[in-house]
Amino acid sequence: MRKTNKKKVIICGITGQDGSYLAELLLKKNYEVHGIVRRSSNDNFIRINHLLNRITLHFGDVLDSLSLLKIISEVKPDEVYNLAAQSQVYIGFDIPEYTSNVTGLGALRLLECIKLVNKNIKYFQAVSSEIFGDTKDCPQNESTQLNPKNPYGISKMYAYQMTKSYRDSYNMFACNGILYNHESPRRSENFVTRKITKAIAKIIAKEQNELFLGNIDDKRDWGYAKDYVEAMYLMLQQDKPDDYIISTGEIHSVRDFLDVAFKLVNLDWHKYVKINQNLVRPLDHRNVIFQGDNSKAKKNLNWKPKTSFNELVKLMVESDLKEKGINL
Ligand code: NDP
Ligand code: GDR
Repeated sequence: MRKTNKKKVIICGITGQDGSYLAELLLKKNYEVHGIVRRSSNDNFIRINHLLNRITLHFGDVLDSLSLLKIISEVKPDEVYNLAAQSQVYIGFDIPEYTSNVTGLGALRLLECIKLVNKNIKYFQAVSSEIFGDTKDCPQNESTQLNPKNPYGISKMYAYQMTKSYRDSYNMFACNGILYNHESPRRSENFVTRKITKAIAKIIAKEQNELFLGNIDDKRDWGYAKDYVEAMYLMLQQDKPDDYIISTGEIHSVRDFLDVAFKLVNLDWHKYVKINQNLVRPLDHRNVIFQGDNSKAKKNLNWKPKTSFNELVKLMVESDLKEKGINL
């Protein structure tokens, strides 16, 4: 293991959207960055290829406590960020046991390893607006009652409560970020925003002429992933550990996203979008609007989202067009 005076961090989930942006941020802040990666038959380093000579990767898995214990004992980090999850809500309905194991118990395994190795290691847990589930409150804040309804949200609630429990029971510096939807050009295509922006690029390149979607009236509080990883970092720099809602506070429907995105390329989305009932989720028609009240993060962390909805849509469309060699 290299010996440096730099602060050391382990990012679990470094190959994901947020992990890659967080690694970039922490490298800028002069951290020695370590990442936990899963063995895969295919290259899953696509989002971090540009960082590979500046970070250290360790094979491990949140399903494998011994791997976590070994990595944490060897690296001796100052901070651990747990971004690892089966993060797709609808896939949670198909594989609820696996989702609970990775997304819920994964947090417990990391917390327990930290407790065993060094209780002073600071811990960030990524949780989700899905923990509020079928809430009547809008906007939600840190005091809103938890009422998750799907396997993913229930697993995140478990991770959230465990993080609080280790903070209270063992005096550990453990924080939950209650994150609302955040997107970017690095978002995986099975989320609706990237599915739309990728489809636009393919439509313009004449490789696709239909886009199948589920419930387009659903609304979300969409922010930019790069802004959100700054909030994660700030949470671990405070004097006291706490939980924070990270959101924009603004809501838009999938229709709004379609409007803004297709307008950028002067196309009418009604001509391309088709509704596929198989893409409508079991609990999609509940009367819930996920809208986060971010005042606590604004006040205590001095954080605010820097990127507007329209800017976010534009930078995603622009990036997908660029991949096809087309300028906006
Ligand atoms: P991604 O799905 O892009 O990334 C998930 C990461 O977890 C990947 O690096 C993945 O590795 C890793 N992972 C999955 N299973 C395991 C495992 N068993 N052991 C170790 N690593 C594993 O998610 P995002 O970056 O978008 O989100 C980061 C976190 O924030 C997640 O926990 C997500 O649930 C949460 N969140 C995200 C929101 C969003 O809108 N983006 C909103 C609310 C919460 P691999 O590349 O090998 O698959
Ligand atoms: P979400 O994001 O479930 O909110 O989870 P997603 O982009 O999958 O869905 C957003 C909304 O769009 C509607 N929708 C579709 N969604 C997908 N994926 N594909 C479609 O074709 C489609 N058509 C309409 C959905 O019904 C939904 O209403 C994200 C993830 O990052 C989670 O990990 C995170 O916890 C939450 O955000 C907050």
